[in-house]
Amino acid sequence: MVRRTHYRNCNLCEACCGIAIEVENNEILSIRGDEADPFSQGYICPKATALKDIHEDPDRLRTPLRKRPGSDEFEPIGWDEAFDLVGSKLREIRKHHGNDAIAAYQGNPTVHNLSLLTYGQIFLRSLNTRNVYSATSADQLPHMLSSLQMFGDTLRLPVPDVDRTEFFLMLGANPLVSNGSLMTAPGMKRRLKALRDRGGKLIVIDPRRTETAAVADQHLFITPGTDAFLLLALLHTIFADGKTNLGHLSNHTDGLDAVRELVAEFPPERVAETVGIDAEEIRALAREFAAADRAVCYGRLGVSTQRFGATCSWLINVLNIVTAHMDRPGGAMFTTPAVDLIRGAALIGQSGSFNSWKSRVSGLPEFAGELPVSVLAEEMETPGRGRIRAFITSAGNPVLSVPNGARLERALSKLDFMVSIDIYLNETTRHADVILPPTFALEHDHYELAFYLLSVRNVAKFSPPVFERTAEQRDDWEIMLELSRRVANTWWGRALGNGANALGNRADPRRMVDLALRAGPTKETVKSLLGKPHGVDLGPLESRFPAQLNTPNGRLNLAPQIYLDDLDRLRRALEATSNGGLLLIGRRHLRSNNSWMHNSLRLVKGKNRCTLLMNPVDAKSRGVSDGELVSVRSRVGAVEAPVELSDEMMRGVVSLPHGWGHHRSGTKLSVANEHPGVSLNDITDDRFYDELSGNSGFSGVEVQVEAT
Ligand SMILES: Nc1nc2c(c(=O)[nH]1)N[C@H]1C(S)=C(S)[C@@H](COP(=O)(O)OP(=O)(O)OC[C@H]3O[C@@H](n4cnc5c(=O)[nH]c(N)nc54)[C@H](O)[C@@H]3O)O[C@H]1N2
Ligand SMILES: Nc1nc2c(c(=O)[nH]1)N[C@H]1C(S)=C(S)[C@@H](COP(=O)(O)OP(=O)(O)OC[C@H]3O[C@@H](n4cnc5c(=O)[nH]c(N)nc54)[C@H](O)[C@@H]3O)O[C@H]1N2
Ligand code: SF4
Ligand SMILES: [Mo]
Repeated sequence: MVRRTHYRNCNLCEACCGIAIEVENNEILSIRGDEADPFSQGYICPKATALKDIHEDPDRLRTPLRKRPGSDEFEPIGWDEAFDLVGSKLREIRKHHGNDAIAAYQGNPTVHNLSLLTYGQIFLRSLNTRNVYSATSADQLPHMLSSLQMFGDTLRLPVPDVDRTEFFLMLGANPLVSNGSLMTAPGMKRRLKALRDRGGKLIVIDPRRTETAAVADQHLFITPGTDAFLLLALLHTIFADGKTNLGHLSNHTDGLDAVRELVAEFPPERVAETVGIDAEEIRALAREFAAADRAVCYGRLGVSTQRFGATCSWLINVLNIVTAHMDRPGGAMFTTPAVDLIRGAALIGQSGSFNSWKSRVSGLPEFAGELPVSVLAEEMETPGRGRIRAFITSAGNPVLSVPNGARLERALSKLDFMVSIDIYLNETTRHADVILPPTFALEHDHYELAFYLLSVRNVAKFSPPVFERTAEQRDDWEIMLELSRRVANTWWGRALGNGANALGNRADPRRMVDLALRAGPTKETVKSLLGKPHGVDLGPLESRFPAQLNTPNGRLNLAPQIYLDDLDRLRRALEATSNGGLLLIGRRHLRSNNSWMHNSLRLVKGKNRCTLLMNPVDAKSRGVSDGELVSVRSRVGAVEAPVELSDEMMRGVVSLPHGWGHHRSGTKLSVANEHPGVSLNDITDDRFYDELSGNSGFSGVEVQVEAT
């Protein structure tokens, strides 16, 4: 009997907690928090232990599957046969219908996966199609866009310096449940408590009194989708008071006058009713924020995925910059990661792009080489040259995660060919003709290429696999390479596929990380990191500007033209009158991870969590009582869910969790099928998006609620 303990990071969410996995004879005995991890210091959430469930899940796919021609049944096939089939089908479709007839979608686990961040990107770019999509446009796109516009790199994302701030103004985020986003900071509860213990303040702005709002000094309800007006009024106050201060950026910043002129139009009194926050309250908040020595305004998913998501991200940056809270300790800061992805991207001319082309049907803008998921279904359905005929999904479940997922689902069933690279036969992959299942997290190397870019301290950890994979299994990178060899549509894609294929294991992502580490700012290598299994702390965040500004003129741009050009849309929205309908928002739960962990019994057992949260006053006026089944209807469809009455909801706002809807037939998710819930995205609207950025509008979709 050999008993070993492995140390690595949990790959399930952005917190990247250190875990200790005790293994005996190829079996997991326990998964605990790693007390010796300098970053997470033993913290984990209940999902970490569920890694065991996914790893051992009898429903997890381990061999390729092919849909039997003319039926909905899958049968196992060999890897070579599967690759041949995918290669010939995709080449044939491209030959007849052109490059853009092949579309690809990459989902969220991509960012935790070394294979997919390296060879996955290479393969998808080498398809040479305009139809590349990812979860980015249902998520953080606005943040990346404001970074590109203001600082010159899509990945130069400001991170709130939570451990040193004294005033944390948080909009549209619930880190006590999500464990933080664009802010890798394991143990947010401890960090927020430390903030308050040192006399600091946390203020949460959210249409729901969330778990995070409950531990804050102050919580303010806000009408969904109106944060841009609040931000403008905060800025108005600061400018009107003459309290702007650009600090160390004053000689490197353009556009202060343009912002002054713009915010002059938006005194707190003008926005208060729409926003749902009293004008004096807005003024007081602005003054306290500007006066604080160390303060940060941070906005996340709730402000990104709404009709003015791009404007919100921009204005949050502006607020931090004009109060000298950007790029300073305790404010919004930038990392110095051991692998400098931003420099790497800049070297190959990939710092970012926006609106280089528009989507074929609705004309939504390209961002970083991708189109917004809101147009995916219509690009499949609308006839003409460039219509999507073949679809590749990798680590994504778009049927449950894009707006109007039901429409996408209908479109998928009409494709000529679909292939999914995924560990499950789920709501999306059931539409595939071929499923190629990669190894799961514990069977391959792990390094957080993406999240060390977003960490509140500079840290690094490299972990080898816990389990050796079987001879039949393939890693994501091997699948991507094999696909490159067969379907790449650029010379470099094919050359890389063939070259790497000839190199075999010597081309694995580990070598890429090693090379990148050697080119980076630290002395670490893969070997040195393997000798430090709990990870290394590389120090607190440091000021990076102006040296790291990568805009064309090397200056920080406070007022990029794209935002100014969109102001009329904002003005019109402020004038519009509400018709009294209910506004829908989503929510997360500590025991869920987007759509794909409901097959773990320990995470889903207990009472049904897929409920419609509603304020008792709204329920009463509709004759709805607690626990009653109601129908929730939007422009695109309806779902039925039990109501849960709670005054934690703002009046006029209802909430359904995202990631459910496992009732669909033909999946292989035996536990999730028993706890199906309904999909929030069966009623979110693919036409409700941020017109400026193309990002999905999940917050503020109008719905009617009726007893069934
Ligand atoms: N209404 C509404 N919609 C939302 C959101 C919301 O809050 N409200 N949130 C949005 C956000 S923030 C996101 S990120 C998206 C998520 O959207 P998606 O990324 O499309 O969905 P996930 O549920 O994360 O699905 C991940 C898929 O990856 C597979 N997988 C897991 N690990 C691996 C692996 O190592 N390799 C491979 N190849 N596959 C793997 C899983 O089986 C699953 O099929 O949803 C968005 N949609
Ligand atoms: N347990 C768990 N953790 C997760 C995930 C998960 O599914 N489960 N998903 C991971 C992923 S992919 C991501 S991107 C992150 C997201 O992490 P967060 O950004 O923290 O996202 P949410 O928890 O969805 O919190 C968004 C908040 O915005 C509020 N909100 C909605 N609309 C508005 C609005 O118009 N204005 C304002 N001010 N607030 C609004 C909602 O009520 C909610 O409290 O979480 C990650 N972590
Ligand atoms: S918070 Fe939970 S899911 Fe996220 S990394 Fe830590 S243990 Fe994993
Ligand atoms: Mo996300």
